[in-house]
Amino acid sequence: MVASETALLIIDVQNDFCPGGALAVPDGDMVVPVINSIAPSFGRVVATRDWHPVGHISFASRHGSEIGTTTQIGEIEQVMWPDHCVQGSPGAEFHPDLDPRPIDLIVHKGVRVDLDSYSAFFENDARTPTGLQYYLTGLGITSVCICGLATDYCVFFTATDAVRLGFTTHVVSDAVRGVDVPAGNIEKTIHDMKAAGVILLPSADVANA
Ligand code: VGL
Ligand code: ZN
Repeated sequence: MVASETALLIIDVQNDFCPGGALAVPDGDMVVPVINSIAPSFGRVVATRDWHPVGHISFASRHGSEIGTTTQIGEIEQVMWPDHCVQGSPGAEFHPDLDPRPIDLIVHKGVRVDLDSYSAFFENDARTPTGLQYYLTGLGITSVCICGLATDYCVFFTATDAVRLGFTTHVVSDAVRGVDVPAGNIEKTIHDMKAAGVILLPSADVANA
C-alpha cells in the first residue's frame, strides 16, 4: 500500500484522448493497464474528466480557426482544439477499460463555456478553483501521484499547480502520454515540471511514494 497521505490523480483518461478519439493522444490508451495496476494501492483516488459544453471557447470550430493555432483571448493564449469531451457525449466517457472501482471522486473541468481548464486545481484564469485542493487538504493528503493524459497539457498544469499548492508531487512516468502540440512540447514540459520540483517516478516505484 501507498502511504495514506498520498492520493492518486487520474487525469482525463477519456475516449476522445485515446486512439480513434477527437483529440487523440498517440498511445493514450497505453496508460490504462498501468493505472489499473497501481490504483488499488492508493487509499484515495481522484479522477478528472474534461467536460466541455457545446461551443466551448477552446474549440477551433467556434472561432473558425485552424486546429493547433493559438488565439489570444483577454489575458489567456488559448490553443485551438478540435471539438472534444463534449458533456454527455461518448467521447467524454472514461476509456472503457479504465477500472472505475477504485475512484473516490470525479472532478469535471472546463465546464464553463468561456473558460478552459487544463489543471485539476484551477481553471485557466489561474484563479477559479475546482475545489480539489480543499478536498485533498481536508482529508490530510499532502502528496499526490499524477497519471493520465495529456503529459504536456492537463498533466503538466495539474502537476505544477500541485507543487505551487505545497503538495509533494510525483508524475508516474509510464502512466502518462502527451499530444506534443507544438512539436517538442512533451520534452519541454517534462523539463519544466522537473525544474518546478515535480518528481518523475516509474509505476514500479509508486509504492514508495
Ligand atoms: C487536454 C487539450 C485540451 C488534456 C484537454 O486533457 O490534456 N488537452 N483539453
Ligand atoms: Zn479540453
